[in-house]
Amino acid sequence: MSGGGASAAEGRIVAAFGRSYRVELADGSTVECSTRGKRSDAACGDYVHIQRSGGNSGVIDAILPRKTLLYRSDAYKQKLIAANVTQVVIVVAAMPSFYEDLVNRCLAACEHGGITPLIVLNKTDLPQSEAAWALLATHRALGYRVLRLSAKQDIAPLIPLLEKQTSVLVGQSGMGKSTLVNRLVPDASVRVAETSVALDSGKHTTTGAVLHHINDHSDLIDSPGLQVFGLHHINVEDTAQAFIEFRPRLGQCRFRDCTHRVEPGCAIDDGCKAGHIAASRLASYRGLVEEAVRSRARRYD
Ligand SMILES: Nc1nc2c(ncn2[C@@H]2O[C@H](COP(=O)(O)OP(=O)(O)OP(=O)(O)O)[C@@H](O)[C@H]2O)c(=O)[nH]1
Ligand SMILES: [Mg+2]
Ligand SMILES: [Zn+2]
Repeated sequence: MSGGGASAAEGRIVAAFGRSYRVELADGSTVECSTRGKRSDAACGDYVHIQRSGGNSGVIDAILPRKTLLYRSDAYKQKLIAANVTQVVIVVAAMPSFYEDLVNRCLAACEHGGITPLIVLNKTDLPQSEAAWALLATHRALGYRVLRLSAKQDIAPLIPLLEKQTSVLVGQSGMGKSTLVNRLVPDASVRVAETSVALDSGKHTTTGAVLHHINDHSDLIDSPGLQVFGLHHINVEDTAQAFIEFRPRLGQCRFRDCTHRVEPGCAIDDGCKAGHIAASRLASYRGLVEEAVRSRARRYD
């Protein structure tokens, strides 16, 4: 089944729609692939072994070891976003309004996965953007890189930051991820929401993850809009570590196994009361831990 054979090949997943994958081979040609059985643990960006089954189709046999994996999870399963990325670009905008909690959760996933995050506030041509920029003061103070631009007007500030990276764009629906891709990769022609999304929560225009080549050494993955970002697979300790400003205080709580939720003598809670940790960040941490604890309880019922 494996190795040798004229029909075996190695390539990279450049599009993932449900359990259908497009695999790009070294010569630039692509093969439409499925996975064996119900297997669905392949992600856009994965390097894979395939068996060609004639024509333009094939089956994914094996996923090669990953350098990184960005994923989220709920009580039941992991939802892979992209593999082997070096950078996560979290795209937000004033319209539709973004949830700071989702940004915090994306940042925690990046920290846990060892992937550099970059926050982009898009649509600065809209007057509401000043308030949105102010909301990101917490993240700027933590040392996260935050860029503001208008995909409709000028994407130049983003270009050098994508150079020599495999970046994945993530964020809520309607933030302008696909619009950015179209500006950065002129032959991409990705579908974007036709009418400007203002008061609704976005239209979920993108339905799968697609990798685009910006140039020979820079790739950009577009992904579908997110509404929720659970991290049920991360334990309490690692979740706390994923909030970078908690790190210097960890180990200083009264109880060694403090979960920083309700325990007395909590150094994280004290740090928040003293104004050193933003209440919104602590709330995101607690939300993540509550969800994970609830889902573990449900699994072991
Ligand atoms: N005013 C303004 N509108 C923008 C800008 N960038 C994108 N938009 C609009 O925002 C809407 C949503 O853009 P998309 O690129 O489809 O958003 P998306 O993040 O890919 O959304 P999903 O695919 O649903 O996740 C479209 O109507 C775009 O024209 C911008 O810089 N300024
Ligand atoms: Mg899109
Ligand atoms: Zn504590």
